[in-house]
Amino acid sequence: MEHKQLKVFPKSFLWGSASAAYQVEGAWDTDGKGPSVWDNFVRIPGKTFAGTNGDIAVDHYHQYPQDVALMSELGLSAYRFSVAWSRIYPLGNGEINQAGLDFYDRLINELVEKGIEPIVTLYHWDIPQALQDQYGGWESRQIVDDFVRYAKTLFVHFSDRVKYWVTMNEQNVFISHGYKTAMHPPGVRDEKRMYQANHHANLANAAAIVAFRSLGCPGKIGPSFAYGPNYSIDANPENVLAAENAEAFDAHFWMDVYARGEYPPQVWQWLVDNHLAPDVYPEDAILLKQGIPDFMGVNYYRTMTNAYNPLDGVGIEQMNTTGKKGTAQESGLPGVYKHVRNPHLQRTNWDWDIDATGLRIGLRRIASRYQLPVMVTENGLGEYDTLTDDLQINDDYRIDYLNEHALAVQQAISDGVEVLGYCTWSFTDLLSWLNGYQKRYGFVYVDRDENSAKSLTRYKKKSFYWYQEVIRSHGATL
Ligand code: BGP
Repeated sequence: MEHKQLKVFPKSFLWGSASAAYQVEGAWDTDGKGPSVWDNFVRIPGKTFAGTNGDIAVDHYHQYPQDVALMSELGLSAYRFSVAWSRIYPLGNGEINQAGLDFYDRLINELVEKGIEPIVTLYHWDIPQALQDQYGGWESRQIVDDFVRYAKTLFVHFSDRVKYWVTMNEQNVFISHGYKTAMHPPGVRDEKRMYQANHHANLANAAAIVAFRSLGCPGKIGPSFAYGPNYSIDANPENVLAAENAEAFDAHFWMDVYARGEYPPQVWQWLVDNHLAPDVYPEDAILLKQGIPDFMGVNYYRTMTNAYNPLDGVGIEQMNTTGKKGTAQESGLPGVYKHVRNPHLQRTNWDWDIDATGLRIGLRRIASRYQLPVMVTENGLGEYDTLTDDLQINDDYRIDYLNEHALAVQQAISDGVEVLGYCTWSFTDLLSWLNGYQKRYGFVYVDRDENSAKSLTRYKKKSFYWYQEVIRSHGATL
């Protein structure tokens, strides 16, 4: 659909950037913080690229005043960050650690003072290790009560200043990598356990939303979903069916539960047939229906292109975590779909398809299927950056990527989608969970690499000035 003129971004539209506690904070055992599962997982040899960890990360825990000053200089209207659960409750469900609350108080106050709207993610993958040890983390229903207690603590303490809350970041990613590919903690390969853990995460998500409303907190709350809209490789009906399967298994399976309180029927049938269905109690269905979010958060990086996959076809993916282009392998769910190369799209060095139109398509699909506003809670390009001798970073490739994606958001708005805001991933460079420090996303370059934390000096990239103009013009320069 071509528009003669695009709609302008709504007045209240938030121009943001996002991060996650483990990827920026460092200070992994400072001021009473308990260990999270990631603090331990990164120490298992071979789990992360070049053995990288977030012990220091980009030291945001100590350098946040400087980082917020840079955000203010850029002109961000929002900053999305996550709270490390084990800073607040070092054991997950025991005593509160006041020093943890104090850190986020300082950060939030700094943001509010500078006119930057805080968007707080309750959970970005760093479950306290103590809960993993006590009862297997997400595999136990006990997690629901503990998650709600933690969420309520944050709501009560911060909701005078925080109006946007993200319950859970990319449940589809932390559950699949945690229990299927074993690339994330707890590093399990067991699909039965995966679907049960996933069900508990659904319950925790809904219960946190219900708690938010029962406390009468002002503002909006919703999950952030990693959505890679699915295409068919061509018009062969078998491939189209595979693409529909991929959409059902990889998107509706999560978003339908969030937005409708129900599992999609074809996936549920497949789970039953394969003896993988989780235990669902009658009261679960009620809770899931009560916990419908105010918005759907969308983390968008790429689309997925699909083809027919026989029962003896390809399975679990081999991810490219080295940045050596062309090393990703075809993957899929046997008998359901497989992801294939899209000949129409360029790829990054980490083999992610670059597709701005896919963002527009994804936003429209969510709006029409769920009738919810959307917030783009992450979007960005992970690439190598070079600091020149005269201390410049000329990341035109990132500017191109972000410009066309932000434009796709404006097109979606022009198509009638309600979009609350756009958060790029990320503000400063930060730790990529599995890809080390060489896969960079920020507007601000941080002087560190896989081998050493170096000086941790911040340098503004060319994209910093590009986003500054976009925000200053409220999108008119896109
Ligand atoms: C999302 C996560 C982020 C971030 C981003 C980039 O899935 O929510 O935490 O890491 O992806 O991914 P990567 O670092 O793997 O390139």
